Amino acid sequence: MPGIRGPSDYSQEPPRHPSLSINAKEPFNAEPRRKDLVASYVTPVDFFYKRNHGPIPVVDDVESYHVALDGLIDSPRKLFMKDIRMLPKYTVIATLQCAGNRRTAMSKVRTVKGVGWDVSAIGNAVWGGAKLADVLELIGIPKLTHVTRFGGKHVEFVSIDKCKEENGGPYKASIPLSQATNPDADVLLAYEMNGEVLNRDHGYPLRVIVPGVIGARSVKWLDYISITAEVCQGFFMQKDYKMFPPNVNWDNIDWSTRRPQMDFPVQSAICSLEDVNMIKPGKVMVSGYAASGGGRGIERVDISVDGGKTWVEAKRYQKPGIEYIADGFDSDKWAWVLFEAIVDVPRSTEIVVKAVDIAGNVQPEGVETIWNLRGILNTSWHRVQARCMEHSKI
Ligand SMILES: Nc1nc2c(c(=O)[nH]1)N[C@H]1C(S)=C(S)[C@@H](COP(=O)(O)O)O[C@H]1N2
Ligand SMILES: [Mo]
Repeated sequence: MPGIRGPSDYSQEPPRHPSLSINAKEPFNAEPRRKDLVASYVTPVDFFYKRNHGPIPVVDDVESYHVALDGLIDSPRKLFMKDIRMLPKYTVIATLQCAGNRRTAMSKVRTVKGVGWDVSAIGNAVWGGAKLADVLELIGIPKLTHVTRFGGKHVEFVSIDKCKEENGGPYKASIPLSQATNPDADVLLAYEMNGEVLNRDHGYPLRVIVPGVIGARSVKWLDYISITAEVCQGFFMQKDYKMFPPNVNWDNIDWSTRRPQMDFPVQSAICSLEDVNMIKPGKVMVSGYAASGGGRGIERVDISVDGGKTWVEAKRYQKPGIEYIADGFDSDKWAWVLFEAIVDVPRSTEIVVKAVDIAGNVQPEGVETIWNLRGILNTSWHRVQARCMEHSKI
């Protein structure tokens, strides 16, 4: 496409907010400070984590930009931005979380491979765009289709960017056709983030948003969509983002034994405190986020100020003034909840959070039991240290 490039170097990167902590420079991977992350229910674009596997594409000519639809369909077709904007526009509030969120903590148990992340490889945004189910209907695939008459069962998204892992080829991923054609799954081709045109870091001009699923499947800078018989064979579906048991190492790994990770498990983290905190004995505000995959709401958030022996329940909320109900009609099912609790900390201790989702899934206690060589899905209880300045005169 003219005016549309996936550069092979990093000379055309967009500007970024200076407060982000940079986990890798090229490709650019960065996350906000903990306190910035939970300052609002909707994460400002500047403070939304940026997770890239190559240089950011340059799209100068949005008029000529289009998404090609091909594969196991009647007639291939090109959709320009005007065609996509013509479809009904939906806004979906959805949390995106990288499967590598909290990887740094997992790597402290044993080395893992991958970019290190603290607790902020997650964000909640208002995504605006067309439903993928409507787009697929344009090419003759009805709503709620599991398999097309040509045997198509998956929808593959291919990007414009160039990644090392794909030997210079584009980033790609797929989701099942049944999810893609289900209007209630809210899968979007998004052109807006928080009411503004999507910016370059987050996929300008068009990206996929797959709510409730690890971020890796929400392909940015969409180039084409293919209807396929098999799940996508790309690196990030087959040789990455799979959850292995703790005994699997780089010598005995067989990637084909595991399926690509899709839904993310229940997660929470404290964001009002760092790993180690000097505090005055007394009341301490503990706040952070909790989220689960598959549209499962957060039933409970528990806080402990004695390392996990006893617990109190934190208050959960999404939008100000509206009571959060885990499966409530007025709650945003694909979005995180923020939580807060004021606790009494009379002496040095460990403060812990764990969340429970509507299916009753609970975060695991220790990181050791879920350790995996790629360092994904660290959903263990999040623990921070509070050191009271009890003996010093303050
Ligand atoms: N084309 C493309 N899409 C991509 C990626 C990428 O490197 N290239 N990274 C994926 C991963 S691993 C995550 S977690 C999310 C991050 O989206 P964000 O940078 O908008 O937060 O995008 C996904 N989509
Ligand atoms: Mo990711």
